Amino acid sequence: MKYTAAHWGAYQFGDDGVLRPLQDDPQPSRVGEGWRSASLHAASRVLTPVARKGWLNGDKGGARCNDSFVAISWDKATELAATELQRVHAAHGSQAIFGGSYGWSSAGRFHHAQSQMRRMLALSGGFTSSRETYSHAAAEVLFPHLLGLSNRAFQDDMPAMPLVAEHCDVLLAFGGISSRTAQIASAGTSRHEVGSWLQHLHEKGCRVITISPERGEALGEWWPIRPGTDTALMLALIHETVAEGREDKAFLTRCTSGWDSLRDYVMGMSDGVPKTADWAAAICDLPAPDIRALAKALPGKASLVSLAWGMQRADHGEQPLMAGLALACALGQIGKPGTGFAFGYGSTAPVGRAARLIPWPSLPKVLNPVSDYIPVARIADALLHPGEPYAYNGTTRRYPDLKLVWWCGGNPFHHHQDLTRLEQAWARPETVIVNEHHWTATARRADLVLPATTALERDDLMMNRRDPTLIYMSQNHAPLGQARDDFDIFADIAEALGLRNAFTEGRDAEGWIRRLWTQAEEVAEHAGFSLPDFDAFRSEGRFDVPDANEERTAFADFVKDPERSPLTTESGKLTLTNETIADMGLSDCPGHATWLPPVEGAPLEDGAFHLISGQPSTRLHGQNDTGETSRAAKIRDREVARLHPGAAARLGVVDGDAVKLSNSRGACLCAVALEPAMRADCISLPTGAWYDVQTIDGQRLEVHGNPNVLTRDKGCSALSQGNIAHTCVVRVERWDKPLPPLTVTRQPKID
Ligand SMILES: Nc1nc2c(c(=O)[nH]1)N[C@H]1C(S)=C(S)[C@@H](COP(=O)(O)OP(=O)(O)OC[C@H]3O[C@@H](n4cnc5c(=O)[nH]c(N)nc54)[C@H](O)[C@@H]3O)O[C@H]1N2
Ligand SMILES: Nc1nc2c(c(=O)[nH]1)N[C@H]1C(S)=C(S)[C@@H](COP(=O)(O)OP(=O)(O)OC[C@H]3O[C@@H](n4cnc5c(=O)[nH]c(N)nc54)[C@H](O)[C@@H]3O)O[C@H]1N2
Ligand SMILES: [Mo]
Repeated sequence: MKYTAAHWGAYQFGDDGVLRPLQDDPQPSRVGEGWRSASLHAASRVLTPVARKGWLNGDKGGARCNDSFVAISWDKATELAATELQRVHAAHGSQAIFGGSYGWSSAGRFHHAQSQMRRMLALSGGFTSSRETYSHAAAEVLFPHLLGLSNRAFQDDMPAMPLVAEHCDVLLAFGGISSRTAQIASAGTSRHEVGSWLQHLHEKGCRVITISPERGEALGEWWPIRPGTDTALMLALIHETVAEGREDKAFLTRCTSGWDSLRDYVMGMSDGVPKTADWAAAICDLPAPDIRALAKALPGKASLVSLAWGMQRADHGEQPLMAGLALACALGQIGKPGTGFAFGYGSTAPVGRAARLIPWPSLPKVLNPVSDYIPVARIADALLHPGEPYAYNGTTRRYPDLKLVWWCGGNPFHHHQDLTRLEQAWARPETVIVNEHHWTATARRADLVLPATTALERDDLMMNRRDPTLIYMSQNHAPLGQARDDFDIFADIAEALGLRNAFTEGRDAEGWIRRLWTQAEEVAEHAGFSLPDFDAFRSEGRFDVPDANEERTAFADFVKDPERSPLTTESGKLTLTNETIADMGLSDCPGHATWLPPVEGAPLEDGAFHLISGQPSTRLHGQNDTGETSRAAKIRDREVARLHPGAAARLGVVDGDAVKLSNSRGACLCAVALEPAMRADCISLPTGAWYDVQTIDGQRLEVHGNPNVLTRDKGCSALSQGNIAHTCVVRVERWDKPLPPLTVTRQPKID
């Protein structure tokens, strides 16, 4: 038996190559079921290096969407990439090269696509990078101000799940807690525990209130809140608590700063609008008596205010984070085991895991000589508006003038919002190079496509700092076509630039993997245990970290003694009004939690729907979309949107019908599955169906069910500039015409 691993789990396989989840994984992922078939799906794999015809003939930009490709040799591809890199460096400077290359790529420690690419680009003179993530940019920018911690550090310290089950009486789960999303862990996971943890919580009698437009798998109460309005509910819970004089005054005084201004706002003293339960009920579409009853039930109880990541991928996404923290502070439960404030339970597998953190080694970084960057979700703005100013975290910056875009291990035509706008932006650079193993929408829009291996086609190491198991990833099947490891691709390009040794440091892939293991052995020694030697580990395939459990409680030391263990915030305390942010004077992100209606959907026009585009249960984003599991879950090849039966009846739609979703930005087709446990004014279309835009009856139409043709490309606020995928309004109508065949699941035209 051999092993391998992915972001969605760890697997064993024998001679037949069939992947079997680890036996001790309590809830193996669905995503993994489609992995091998996607890797072996030759029709959608990039099998040879190709160049875009027009680009080879000197066309820079323009026809990047509909041109055809020419197959070229690896030697030619390497030469073209190296020459183009040199040309752009010389003509426009290193800043003109964009190597942000956001995306999840694959889970192995060595063949990490972005790290490989960035090492090569940094050695060759540097590149403009990107900051933060599509997952939780609002939190990443906000938390250092609010909590004095990075989002990552806070996540590391989050109240451990077993402690929640043991101590918590009431859990407010804003955005829900879901084993759908907990299938995934960046860098890999050996087990999936969120489902059983939720079950355990339920059995222990914890009152779990899922506050979300969709019930999902929630076992307890469900409050079907109107999307984008959580801040109003949180403010009302604070208001009702204060009105009864039951806020934890001692905690607020000892551990927070800026409570008075927030309280004046919540009570209506500063703006004349008391944020009462009745006020919030109208905004959130929830019964005022329920809000008042909950506010009465919370004080004095062991409570936890938990937010899913998705809530802040919304207009003013910073606000529910500020309001959630303020509510948790008013209840005074922060710093105690299993209660307080949390962000991201269930959003991925390791959040809240009671695991020992071990800083396993990764590829050494090369210092990037270019310091310029963009906030990750501002890519289309940067391409469309070079040199123009934009606001970010209290500063005014200017977009760089990007001439060469290199993407490796990510799929902007999956992840970005308003893909029609991204297509316009994508015509601007002179050259786009993409390393990919599948013919994603991004690869189809490149000038030079370099076919990469999948993680199943190579050896690697799974070492996740929050996972109790290490996996030696053995090759599962031979590379398809001419696919090569990103490492080898970049090593050859480095050679053409005279940088081979600097890039490889004289090692091949196995040499690097051995080196990482040697470093891991040192890390383990430091942590008080020993790893087997490399050859033993390679043949064994798996190693379990001893004494892997560690239960954490965020802010415990600080709450015990705020004077002796101050936070690194402006006041040394949790900031409920943050003066630094207030001084930025941003109308879309004031210094304390504020109800700000989103840019669309408040109020919702008659007959319109909120579009929720959360993560798919059968894939990781666009990955494995051509695998068996994702394909089997579609209806007539279309992605399936969930719709309330009442709404469907109004639209004259039955289960399985095709519908067209549209708004001013675009339109897509998808199929419908009826779902009673959701709001009747929402439609829920998962992300990740490969973008397939066609001209139907003279109009551009995405025919596969990709929500990002509808979403809005705007920052959460001038503070974080995170994406606002979840703030989106659409029209829904039945589609009676024939369904056009998909074009994206087969090879593009290659001469
Ligand atoms: N509407 C809407 N949009 C969203 C979201 C949402 O909630 N709603 N969520 C957002 C979020 S949170 C995220 S994180 C993003 C995710 O967006 P991405 O991370 O860009 O999506 P993936 O499909 O995971 O893209 C990874 C790509 O890397 C490729 N790849 C895998 N392994 C390798 C390798 O070894 N080498 C190379 N060269 N390539 C490899 C895969 O084939 C795949 O195409 O999407 C965002 N977009
Ligand atoms: N299977 C699978 N799992 C994944 C991924 C995947 O692609 N596939 N991607 C991974 C990645 S990169 C990330 S970042 C995480 C994301 O994890 P999350 O952000 O937690 O997941 P989402 O599915 O985007 O949304 C979470 C929930 O928020 C609810 N919601 C939407 N809008 C609102 C709102 O305004 N208010 C409230 N209260 N609720 C709202 C949705 O109904 C949904 O139930 O998932 C990870 N896990
Ligand atoms: Mo994400």
